[in-house]
Amino acid sequence: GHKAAVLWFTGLSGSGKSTVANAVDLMLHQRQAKTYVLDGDNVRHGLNGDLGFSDIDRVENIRRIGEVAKLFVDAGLLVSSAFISPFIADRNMVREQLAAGQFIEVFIDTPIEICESRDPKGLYKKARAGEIKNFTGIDSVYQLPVKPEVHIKTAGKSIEACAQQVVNYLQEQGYL
Ligand code: GGZ
Repeated sequence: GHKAAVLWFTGLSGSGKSTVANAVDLMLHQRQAKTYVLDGDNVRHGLNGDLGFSDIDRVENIRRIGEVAKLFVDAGLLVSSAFISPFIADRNMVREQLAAGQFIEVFIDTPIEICESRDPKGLYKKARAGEIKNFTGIDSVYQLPVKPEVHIKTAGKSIEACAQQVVNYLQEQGYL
């Protein structure tokens, strides 16, 4: 058995949130945990397909994701949520909707230079050229986590090592 909670991954575009979240999900699944991953692929195209990247839309994006994550936590799952979630107030709002210990903030701390050098979708390039407005880290703010439960400095670390850091936290804190 395991406790239910949401692992709330936050970080820049290209920081590795989804990649690490999926690696964590696999490790948890291998331990027979009931899990689910929420990320842009399954949320921003469907439930939140009406939302863009203005501040107001990002707030609503995170509000809805928080509600969905809470439903999965109520169902007993370990949920991995991977969205930039740039605003402290919105991350805290989700935290406050959940019971103590059910919200685990995981800061995927990757320097913007590394994120920008990866640029898998060419979005940083477009943002620098002014073709995309309100791009996080360029002309839209990312508010650094103040006291994340897990702080992963990804530079020079493998995906597995980053994922293991999260699983270790869950083990040490008695979630697993
Ligand atoms: C940031 C953007 C933007 C803008 C499109 N700013 O690297 P990706 O492509 O796959 O991840 C980014 C994703 C961010 O969506 P989130 O739902 O995580 O954002 S938030 O939590 O702030 O609501 C990026 C892509 O969408 N993308 N335009 N302007 N990222």
